[in-house]
Amino acid sequence: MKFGTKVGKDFGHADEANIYWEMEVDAGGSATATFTAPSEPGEYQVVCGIAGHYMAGMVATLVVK
Ligand SMILES: [Cu+2]
Repeated sequence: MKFGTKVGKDFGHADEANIYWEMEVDAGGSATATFTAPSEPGEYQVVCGIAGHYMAGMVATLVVK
């Protein structure tokens, strides 16, 4: 998610404007990707955008130093 933004109760349409970067992976699959980290130091919320997954705990923090 963009710096200073966090998902609300669950990830939804209202959060889509706050996405910094995203990728998709098929169920049961795997993927490797590269992205350019934000230049502003801080903590960025990383979430799974599939319905219910955020609420189930598929959330992490990216720390940019
Ligand atoms: Cu998920």
